[in-house]
Amino acid sequence: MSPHDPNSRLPVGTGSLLEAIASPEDLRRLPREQVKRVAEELHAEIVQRVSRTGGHLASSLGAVELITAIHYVFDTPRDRLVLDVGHQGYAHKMLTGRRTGFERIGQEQGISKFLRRSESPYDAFGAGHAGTSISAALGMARAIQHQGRPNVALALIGDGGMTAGMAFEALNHAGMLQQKNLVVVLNDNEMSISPNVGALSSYLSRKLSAPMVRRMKGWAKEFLGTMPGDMLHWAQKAEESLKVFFSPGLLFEALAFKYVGPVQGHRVDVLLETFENVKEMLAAGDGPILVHAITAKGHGYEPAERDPLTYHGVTPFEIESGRMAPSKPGPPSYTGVFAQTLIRLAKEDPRIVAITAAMPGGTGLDRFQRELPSRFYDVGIAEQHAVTFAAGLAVEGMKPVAAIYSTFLQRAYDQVVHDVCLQNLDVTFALDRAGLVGADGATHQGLYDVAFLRTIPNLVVMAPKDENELQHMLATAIAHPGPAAIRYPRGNGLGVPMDPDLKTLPVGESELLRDGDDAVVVALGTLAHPALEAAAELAADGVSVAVVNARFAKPLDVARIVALAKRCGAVVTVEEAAAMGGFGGAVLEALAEAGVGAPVKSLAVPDRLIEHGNPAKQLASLGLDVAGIANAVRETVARKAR
Ligand SMILES: Cc1ncc(C[n+]2csc(CCOP(=O)(O)OP(=O)(O)O)c2C)c(N)n1
Repeated sequence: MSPHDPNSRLPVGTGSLLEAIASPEDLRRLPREQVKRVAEELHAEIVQRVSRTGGHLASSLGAVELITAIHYVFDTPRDRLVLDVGHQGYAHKMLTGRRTGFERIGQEQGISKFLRRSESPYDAFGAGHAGTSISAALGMARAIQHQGRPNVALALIGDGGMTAGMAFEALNHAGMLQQKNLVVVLNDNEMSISPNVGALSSYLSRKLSAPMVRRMKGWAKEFLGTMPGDMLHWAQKAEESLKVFFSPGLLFEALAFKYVGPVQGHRVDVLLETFENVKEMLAAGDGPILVHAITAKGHGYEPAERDPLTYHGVTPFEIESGRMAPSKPGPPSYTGVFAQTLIRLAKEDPRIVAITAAMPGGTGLDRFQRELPSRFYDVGIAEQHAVTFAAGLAVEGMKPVAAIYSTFLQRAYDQVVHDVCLQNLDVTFALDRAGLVGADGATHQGLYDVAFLRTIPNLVVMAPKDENELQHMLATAIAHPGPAAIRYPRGNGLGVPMDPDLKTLPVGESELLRDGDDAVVVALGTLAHPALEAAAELAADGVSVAVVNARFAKPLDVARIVALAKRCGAVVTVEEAAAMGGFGGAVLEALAEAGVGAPVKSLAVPDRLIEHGNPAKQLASLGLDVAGIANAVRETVARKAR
């Protein structure tokens, strides 16, 4: 075992060059021959640190050499390096002074799992969602040009990220601008989180098989032998064209990029030479350039290389075996209940099809794919397309279910409005990870969907109070003839008993969980349970509290909410979503409309970024727990008395 083998159990930093690298300036002072060792140390350090905290392992290991070589050759941060998504950027973080920050990555007060402008001047652009890097880098390259600076901008993007529509829009524009100081580095490992999909992916990985190359050479030799001298030149040109035809560069050349590659993305010497050449090409006015690097996700750490899907995002693990702690037995996850219920419904109804945008594992649809492969669609990181594709399916009488994380549906807003809801099409949106998401932080919080969905005509918006209600809501959404969205949280359900039979719920009707006279708590989603506990606590103090499980953010059960508000004279709303424009706002609108003047307290997530951290703690600090709800009720009841 070499001292820098990731499998070695040396303490982090032993005998390391990394110790002396506080920034890329230090890296650039090293002789070229030592850069390879820096990359080796980065591999070891990433494995060791992530083994303790968890994080994005396989992607970060796959990009070590690319990131190190870019920082060595280019003048970062004056040359801008934009990482797509940012989940592959651990080597970048370590080279830019954040090694110790890894102790608390993704935790309260710790560094982010992604890149952020506020975290380092080397983080040229913040991200978390895929497909933005080329647009951002092009904007920077253009600004640099406007300002007459000598620098360049680079976007490092995966083959998964390249399936996003934005990436194509940006390539198209960059080609049109003939942006001379722009470099796109395509980190091609043939994987998104799951194996990458799509015609582009197949095109990029199209390689000449050895027998084919031999045959081509044979033909060429025979052919050239029969040529008169002056035709030799043309024949050689034809051979070149044939090679180009088979090279993945053709597509990028057609978009007016200079194509460099494919290059081996783990050979530091090759990468240094390639990027030095690229620099010279840029100086000669030969941009924009696309560098196509072939990499392996999980490179250098055997368990991750063998199973990059499992090691995309990991919990703490044992380095030697790669073993992660088995998840504690617990109630089924919301994701699991969604997937099982969908499979069950789809087996009975051939019109049901399932759509994911590159998240088959995360949404649970991998199970659907195994059971009903012909009715499963992974469209790539293409949420906009996923939604309009669903709209098209619905036009023809299918019942598409698009399972998209709350945060990623943001990207497809106009498709939800314009393509689905305005035409009242029968599409179901299953919004996983709605609410606080924990370690992924601000870019991934599922907090805005209630606000951005409840304004859209025709759309039904619901949230289950537990996993049992989720199964009924899915049946309800699919049975409903128009568009419907269900938002449900990350993680395990509450362990409630599951009804054996599915039922459809009356659309727009809430559920009275507990009656009371002094105040009413109206909760959307799983916070109905702490609301019930708070009501029980308050009852012991002699305060009688009604609790309503709203079920629907839209249409709102105005009749029940208004009646209870009038009777109790004090209202508290509770939701795990952004306060502004949210469910509490909907209740306030309804009460104002009905002329009810009762005091109202809306418990929701305030208008500021919620960073990575422990969701239970965060909920408590926002007053979205039993104590917070009980306090809000007491305050509101006191306001009524004044
Ligand atoms: C808009 C959006 N949809 C989905 C995701 C979830 N996601 C995070 S990383 C990833 C795969 C990225 O693949 P690739 O760009 O090839 O990078 P690799 O991990 O293979 O290095 C996906 C789908 C996301 N970040 N953003």
